[in-house]
Amino acid sequence: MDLQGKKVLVVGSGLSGIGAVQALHHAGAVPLLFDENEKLKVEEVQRKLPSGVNVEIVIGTLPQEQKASVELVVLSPGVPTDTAFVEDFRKRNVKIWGEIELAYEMGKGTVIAITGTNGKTTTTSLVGAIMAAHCKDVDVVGNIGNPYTMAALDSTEETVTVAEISSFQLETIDQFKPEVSAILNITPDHLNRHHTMENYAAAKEAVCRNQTKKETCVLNYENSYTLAFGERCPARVVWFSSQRKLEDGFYLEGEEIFRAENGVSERLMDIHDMKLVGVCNVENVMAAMAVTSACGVPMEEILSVIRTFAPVEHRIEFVATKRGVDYYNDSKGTNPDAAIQGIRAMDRPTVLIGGGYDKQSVYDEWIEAFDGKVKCLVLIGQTREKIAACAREHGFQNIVLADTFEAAFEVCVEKAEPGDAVLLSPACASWGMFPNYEVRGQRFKELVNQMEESC
Ligand code: UMA
Repeated sequence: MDLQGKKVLVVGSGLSGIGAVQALHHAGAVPLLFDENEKLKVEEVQRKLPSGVNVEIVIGTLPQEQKASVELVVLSPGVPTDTAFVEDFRKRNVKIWGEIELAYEMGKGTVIAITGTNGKTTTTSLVGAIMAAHCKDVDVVGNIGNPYTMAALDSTEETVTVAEISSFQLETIDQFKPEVSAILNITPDHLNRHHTMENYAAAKEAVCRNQTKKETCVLNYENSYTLAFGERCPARVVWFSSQRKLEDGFYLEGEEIFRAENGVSERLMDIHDMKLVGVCNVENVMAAMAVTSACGVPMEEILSVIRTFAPVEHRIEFVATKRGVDYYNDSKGTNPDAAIQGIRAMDRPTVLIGGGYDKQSVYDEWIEAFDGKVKCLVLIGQTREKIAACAREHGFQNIVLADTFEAAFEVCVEKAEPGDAVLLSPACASWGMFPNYEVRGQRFKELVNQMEESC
């Protein structure tokens, strides 16, 4: 699309919106930046833009006459796509893109897109590290926290863009077509936004909507949604499995990872030769192997990066041992399924901090995964009563409700004894108490690091 002179409404003045405005400004479009949060100030938003990028900024409500002149809408991922505000533009046949589509339109080179409910940040980082060892110009972008548009502006035909893409971002793609995509798993999450599992799965599957058999999609054989999707996936499918030997694809057998082609297996590595731990990470590693070998990286190069790759911050991250208690930050455990991986990784009595923003998740399986390991559950945020009720239904009684994050941390310090673990793995988003899970994880680490070694 020729953006020169086009009036483009950018909704949301967070990371995505600011990236989109800069890219549009660069492309000669006329961006109008709008944010519904009435508490924001125009000057505050203007300060987020580099000098020279002077665009019109509207806060609160967008006047009708402004709406009428808009030729393209670019939504930030946090903006729901089914509101009357968005519907109004749709009715008038105004194109509605997300920041990902805009970046794809502007970018050049090879695109790798990784989605899934859990594991996408680790897999994206690992794929980024492997690609960076193999080629000169690699950008790791998207939901991981680095707006795709900012990188797209400087991309060339030699650039490899490794994008972590969320379901929110996939709702607003149009022509987006990665050379290699991956859907790691699909389990319940973000149901307040997508309303049904079908809608959520459809958003994830859209990552390969424009792919053909010339492109590749990496799928998990052990997830019911991705397994079923393999049948109708428009791309060439490469499978990975942590539970069975495959005729074709990457699989875990015992403690070793294999690659099979037409029934002939080749041993690739022992899982103890990598720094990432847990079955979920073995799956992430196999997905990364599949993605990067589809991009032509020799297996020896792939394996040498995997051997040294360290875990991602906020994902079952060991913080410190204080007074004989090990503290783990799993702030990225923002849904029950991710938090189940967190609790499974603990091998000792654990004081667990849970709760946060209500995404209308169901907590039964998470509580069941406590498996006698959780000695006390400390709950915070909007979901604390709901989780407490669910835990009691499952016979778990040792629950403390805390009013603030700091108060919850205090309870953990009191309850944990030498030999125990304290785990922040809330099964909920941080919103309402923190701007994002990173800030929540940082605060946890600050509190741990401020503790004296002894009482
Ligand atoms: N806003 C409106 N109207 C709305 C909703 C929001 O005007 O209806 C405004 C808010 O007032 C705010 C701005 O939009 O000023 C925020 O936009 P945003 O929520 O899209 O946040 P960004 O800062 O642009 O960050 C987004 C992603 N956030 C979400 O998807 C919620 C970031 O993912 C991503 O890193 C970033 O773009 C760069 O690509 C975060 C996330 O929580 C990490 N993702 C979810 C997850 O991983 O589970 C999907």
